[in-house]
Amino acid sequence: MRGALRGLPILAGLLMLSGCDAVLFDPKGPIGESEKSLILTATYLMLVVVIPVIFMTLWFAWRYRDTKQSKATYTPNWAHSTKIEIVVWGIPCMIILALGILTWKSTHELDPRAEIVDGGEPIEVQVVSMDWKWLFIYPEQGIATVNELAMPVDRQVRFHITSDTVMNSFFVPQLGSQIYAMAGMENRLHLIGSEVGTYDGISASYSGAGFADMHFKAHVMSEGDFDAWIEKARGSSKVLDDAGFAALQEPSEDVAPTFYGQVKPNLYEQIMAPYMDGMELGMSDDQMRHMKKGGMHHDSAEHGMSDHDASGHAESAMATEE
Ligand SMILES: [Cu+2]
Repeated sequence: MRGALRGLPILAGLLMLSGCDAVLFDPKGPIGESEKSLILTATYLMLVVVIPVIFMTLWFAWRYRDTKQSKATYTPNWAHSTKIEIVVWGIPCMIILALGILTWKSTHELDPRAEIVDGGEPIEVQVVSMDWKWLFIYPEQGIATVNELAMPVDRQVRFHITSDTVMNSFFVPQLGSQIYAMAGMENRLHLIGSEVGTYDGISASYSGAGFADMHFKAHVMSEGDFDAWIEKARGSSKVLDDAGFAALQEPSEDVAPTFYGQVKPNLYEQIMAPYMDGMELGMSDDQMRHMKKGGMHHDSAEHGMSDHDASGHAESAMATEE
């Protein structure tokens, strides 16, 4: 038994040294940096309670132990101390207040919908989570890719995020905030990459069999390289029209990066349409019938508005009208 336990500290040490290269603590953009500092500040604030408690536990056990030479005061009838009450309630209350203010402020500052000040003119990227790959549509450039994302350095990207299947979660840890992709509604996220490089993008919400390989590379590149990347995509003979999209909808796993030189206009809106009400989209019944696919309908009664902010639906309806 002793022999088995002796290995434990070594094992713990190895675990700490290996494995996770803590990407959250190596951010490459301003949003990621703010989030890192928030995590650290909150941790330090909580340690203000934790560290003294650990120390006092050991100190009290030592000082008040039962021994003949003990110099500690013996007070068997002790019942109340206002001083202690003030300390044990006061300090945690102050810390909770500080954490509350900090969280409130930073939650609003890091609102994924808010444009990043000094982020430059945003580039629009439409993100669709599928079984089991990520589709990125660049509507302004008229191209699309699967499992590869590119963005110019120091320029904000406005992601419009939805799902063509179950709920998923879009996350490039080194750039910042993760956000959910949900069918029939749109989430927005603004991110900046401030250092040229390639970062891992992952799917952070389990979505079935092909989930483990549902990742992509996010390339942050110079404006020139980005233009070249767009040209490279335009050079692809693949076309993402209705037939191309139907083929992509077939579940597939571990999909290699793919480029589409042409994309059907408004494909993204068309992907969301089957999950939504025709009225919300401002389309005629005939257009809706045309777009609707087998039996899927999305309305608030089906999934409880408490699941998520109701405004998500209104926003997505507005976004499609733009
Ligand atoms: Cu919903």
